[in-house]
Amino acid sequence: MSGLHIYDGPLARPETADTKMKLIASLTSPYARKVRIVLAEKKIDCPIQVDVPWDAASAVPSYNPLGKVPVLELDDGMTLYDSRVIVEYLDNISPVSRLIPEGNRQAILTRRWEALADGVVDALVAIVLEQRRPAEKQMPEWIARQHEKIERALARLSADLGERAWCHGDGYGLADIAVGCCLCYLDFRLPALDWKTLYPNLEALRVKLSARPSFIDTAPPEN
Ligand SMILES: N[C@@H](CCC(=O)N[C@@H](CS)C(=O)NCC(=O)O)C(=O)O
Repeated sequence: MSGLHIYDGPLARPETADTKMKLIASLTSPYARKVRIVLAEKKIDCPIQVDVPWDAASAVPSYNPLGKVPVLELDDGMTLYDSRVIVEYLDNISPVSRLIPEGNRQAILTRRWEALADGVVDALVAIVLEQRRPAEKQMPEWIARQHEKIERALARLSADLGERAWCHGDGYGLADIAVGCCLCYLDFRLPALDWKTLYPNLEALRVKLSARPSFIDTAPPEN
């Protein structure tokens, strides 16, 4: 995997501070995938400590009080969360392939794409978790509310993309990475939702992004 390798040491937090940066992530998290793609695009070598936050033995709460992945542990033991904070940090530590444009307005418009794409993922995760509960305890109106968020957001993403090649500006950047992770996660978790017919421009973007090595190398394992 380009610039990425899996840490296979113990899950518990080491007693001594690590001398290298480390990403704590699960291999199916779309938020973690966004960070892993940023690492790959920027050619930053960073081991991944795979940890599933839902497991009873998970060490994630010792890195992030919210118990969520991704977390980036820095050389000095400082931990960064969440994915939006981590990607901004990573984009600033290396000049290779700048993913967030210069200038307040351009940067904020990129972050706006990211917020909407991450928001779709939030709604999708809420549906998946609700559907894992016993059928009699599930709240159909809660699931419907999340679906409405996803449908409105996809319409907005598609309208904002229009016929352009990339989400923001003239080139590939964080907006595309966030939207790509969101669309791939929709495919992964909610394949029955037929957004591709409704929004062929989003599907064309997903196909183009999925061919990039950074997306190929971070695809979630089949499960
Ligand atoms: N806003 C956070 C969301 C992170 C998140 O929800 N991660 C999920 C994995 S996909 C998680 O760790 N969930 C565990 C939990 O909610 O307890 C980010 O962008 O990093």
